[in-house]
Order: sequence, then C-alpha cells, then structure tokens
Amino acid sequence: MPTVHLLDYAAGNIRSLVNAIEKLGYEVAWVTSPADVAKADKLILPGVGHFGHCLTQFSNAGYVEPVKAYIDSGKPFMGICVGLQALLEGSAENPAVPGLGVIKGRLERFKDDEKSVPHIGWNSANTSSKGQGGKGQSVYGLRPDSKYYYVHSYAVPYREGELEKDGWSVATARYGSEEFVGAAARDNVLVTQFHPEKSGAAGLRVLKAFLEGNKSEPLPASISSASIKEGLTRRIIACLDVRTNDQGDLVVTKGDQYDVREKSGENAVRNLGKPVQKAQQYYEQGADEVTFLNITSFRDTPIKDLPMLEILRQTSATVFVPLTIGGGIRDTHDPETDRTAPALEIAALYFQSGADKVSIGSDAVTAAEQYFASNKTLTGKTAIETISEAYGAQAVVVSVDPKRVYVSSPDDTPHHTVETAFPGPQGEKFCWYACTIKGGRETRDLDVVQLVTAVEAMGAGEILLNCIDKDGTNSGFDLELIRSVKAAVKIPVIASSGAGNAGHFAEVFEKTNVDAALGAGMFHRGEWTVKQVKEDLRAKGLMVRRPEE
Ligand code: 1PR
Repeated sequence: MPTVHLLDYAAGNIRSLVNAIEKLGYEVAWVTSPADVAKADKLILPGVGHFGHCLTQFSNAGYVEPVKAYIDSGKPFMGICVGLQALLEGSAENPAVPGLGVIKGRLERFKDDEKSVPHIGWNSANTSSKGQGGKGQSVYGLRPDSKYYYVHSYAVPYREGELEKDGWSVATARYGSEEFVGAAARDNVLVTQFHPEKSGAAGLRVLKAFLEGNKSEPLPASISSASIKEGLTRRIIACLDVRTNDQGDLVVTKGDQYDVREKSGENAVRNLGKPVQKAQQYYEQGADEVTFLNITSFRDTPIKDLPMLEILRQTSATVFVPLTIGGGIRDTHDPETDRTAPALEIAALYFQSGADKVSIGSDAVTAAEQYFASNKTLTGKTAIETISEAYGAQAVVVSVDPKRVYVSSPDDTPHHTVETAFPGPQGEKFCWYACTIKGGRETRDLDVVQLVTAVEAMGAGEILLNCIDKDGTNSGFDLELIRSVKAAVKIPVIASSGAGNAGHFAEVFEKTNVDAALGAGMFHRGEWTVKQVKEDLRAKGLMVRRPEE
C-alpha cells in the first residue's frame, strides 16, 4: 500500500483524516520527530484550533526548519486548516507567533458585525476565474460548484492578483461581504482552509487528487456559471439521541418533550434504530453534520470503554461529515482507576475516536451559574474553557435545554423575557426561558440569554438550541426563542426541537437569521429524508449543499 506521512503535533481530530486516507487506499505513517520529516514521500500537516497554540507546539517540537526543507525539496506537501495557516507569515490571532512564511500574507479575524463567527459550514473553494488553474481546469479536484466544510474564525483575506503573482492558484470563498482564501496550490504544495476529510465526496476527491499527484484536470462539462453559487449554505443536521433500552442495547430514541418511553403497552424506551446505521443513512441522504447525544449514563463503565466511543469510531470510518458528541462531557469518576478524569480528558477521548466537536449541556449551566455568582469571573478551569483552549472554540458546542416560564409582565421576573404570540395557560403574554439540567429533569433559576452569553464569554464556539416545549411536537421551531438567542450572541446558533416537515426548516431560515437547523424524529420515523428537506429548501431559493457521488 502506498504511504503518506502525517505530522502529529496533537492537532485535534486526526482520526477522520486517517480514515479518509485509508479509504482512498493509502497507508498512514506518522512523523513523530523532526528527523522523520525528510523520510516522507508525501506529507500532510493537519490542524484545527488556535494558530498560536498549534504553531508554538509545532515550533517547540523543532518542526519549522525540517518542514521548510521538505517543502523546498519539491516533494508533495498538503496543509489542512491550521496546516494552511502555518505556511503564512503570521496571524492576528497571535501576532507574536510567526508562521513559516512560505505564503505571503497574514490571517485576519472575520468581522462579526454582520455574521456569526466562527465561520462554520459548507462553502465554496472556487478556482473558476482565478490563478493558473483558470477557467475550465480543476486544481487538485476542486470544483467551483462543490461545497466544502469550513470551521475557523481567522482567514486570509483574498486580494485579487496578490498570491497569483507569486505563482499560486487560488480558490476563494465568500462569507458575508468578505472574500477569503479557501485553498491555494503551487508546484508541490496544496493548502486548504476547509477540511477535505469532513467534506464528503467532494473533499475525498481533493484528497485523492493530492495523493495521486493529480494537480490539474479538465472540469466536467456539466459545470456552468449557473451551477456555481457562492457563499455559505444552509446547514441541515441530523441528531441521534442515543441510550440503552431495557434490554441493554444502545438504540436511537426520540422523546416527546424529553420523555422517551412509549405512551402505551410496556412503557418501553422507543427504539428507532441503530446509531451507526442511522448516521450512515443520514450521511448518504446529504446531512451536513451528524450529532449524537448520549442521553443515558453509563454507570460503572471504565472511561476508556464508554460505548459512545465505539459508536464514533465506527461512524467516522465511513461518514465524512462533521460529527458532534454530547452527553456526559464533564469531570467523570473512572471506576477502573478510581480517579476523576477532567472533562478535557473525556473530550480528548472523543476527539481521538472521531468526534469533531463535543457538546456540553448540564455542566455548562453549572459553570454559567458560578460565572454570575462570581461577578463574571472566568476561572479558566471549566470544561468549556479548558476544551476551547486546547482544541479551539469551534470544537465546543453548548447544548441548551430551555423551557418556557410564562409571566404577565416583564416586571414579574428579573429574567430576560420575550413577548409571545402564543400566550400561556392564564393568557400570559410574556415568557422567559429557564435553563434545565439532567435531561430537563431539573429547572434552574438561570435564563437562556444569561446562559448563552456566559458560555460565549467562556469560549464556546456554537449553541445547540433545543426547546423542551417544542421537542418531539412536530409543530415547528420556537422562532421567538431563536430570535432572542441570536440577538444575544455572535457565535453560530443551531435551531433544534419541533421540526416536523420540510416547511419548518424553510420557515426557520426565512424568519430568523439562525445558522443551522437540526431535526430528529421526522428523520428517524422515515417521514422525511434529509434529501427531501434540502430539495424543498432549494425550490424555495435557499442555498443548500448537494451531496456528490
Ligand atoms: O447534560 O452534558 O450530559 O448532555 C446531555 C444531552 O442529552 C443534552 O444535550 C440534552 O439536550 C440531551 N438530552 C438529555 N435527555 C434527553 C431526552 O430527550 N430525554 N435529549 C435529551 C435532547 C433534544 C434534541 C432533539 C431535538 C429535536 N434531545 O437533541 O434531538 O429536540 O427533536 P425533534 O426534531 O424530533 O423535535 P449533558
């Protein structure tokens, strides 16, 4: 089997990249010391997270000069995400830390006055009119009508002609009003800001072209200017709530307002299928991400044997879109070693098993309560802060489980209220959203706006916004809740709970500025496929990613 070397300097979820490379028929060998670099025939520098953190580790380990020498040798080199950023001269994220300077330019933070930051989701890498690839040619399998998965807060602003005059072919993407470098290629070097290993068939094609040294080929004739649509697509996420049923099997389940037991018969846990199979099915239907929420607690299970780890390992071998895992991301007692493993260690196990993001629920509420109790002091020790520091904000989702508390007037509560078009049982025209923990079983005196602003300050990169009142009702998303959370934070927000048909997805995108929308029950019961939802959105003029063969 041909071999490709990966440089491992603790750069986040590398498992997916290894899976993708192996699927393409290559074997992975690891560069574990600077002396290994020169032995590689093909070298990939992966990386997610924080520029300064990654580059400092990279430089302290002595990799700067060997990697520069490798690039100068003319052997194939690919940099992914922070692996692209490393080749620049520097970054506004950490001006004191220099990059390798192979590419002229600096990273700048996206402006968040008009859009969410980080930039998360599927966007273009369009070479159609730029650089030496030029019209009609595909650079390393990149196609102007394909979409690729990006997750980053910093990017190289695109200035026409600047990189090209140094011989780079540049693929660009647009986020809001900003155009940035999505990928660039020159001689033996290919760098991508997006993650090819997370970009479905389109991403695997780019990786394959790199591995095979296929730098340029004619674009398929089917691509026309009409089929090229710039910008971020509407993200559709399939969510699997996973727990053990009464027979001890891990199943996908789905509750009504968080009650996952059948209403009749033996009151059994609803069994809607097997987690890995369901995830595969949604990937094939075109889901832009898959989220697993572990809603069971695995009592007395040694941490390294947590069943969700195996689910992730199996899923990430064939599902090449981002995977999020939630449930139980907190400091955890390990019965095997009789010690408490910090949340960061639990998260690390999930990242090593194929997760791209972890989602934190109950622990985030406790951390937010402490944050307000200590006059908004950041301790640096919460799960959110430690994981965000090590893996980057984009790897930390906070899952919120709010429920409505009705009041007659905003003066009746110190909490953030919304005026509602759906009055309460006594005709109350206002409500606030109380945060809950432990799967909705315990309600706290903390409102959703307090929670999301606190976790944003701690370094969370995204909000997964459930709603207990709407969960499993098939009556559509709670638009009032979504608007109020979107107005409170700059980080992306995923709408969740209540989707019952394709029209509900169109509604949430048209009537709010939410960043992504998630469905569960309607997909699990087979009433709608992800593909049908996307077709409906496309017919309504909303841009979605088309899954490729
Ligand atoms: O508190 O960090 O251990 O995380 C536990 C996680 O498990 C939280 O993210 C919490 O939302 C979730 N969870 C706990 N109990 C339940 C339950 O249902 N009994 N599920 C639960 C939450 C909500 C969504 C659902 C959408 C869409 N499920 O994930 O998929 O509401 O459903 P729909 O489209 O069918 O309406 P921690």
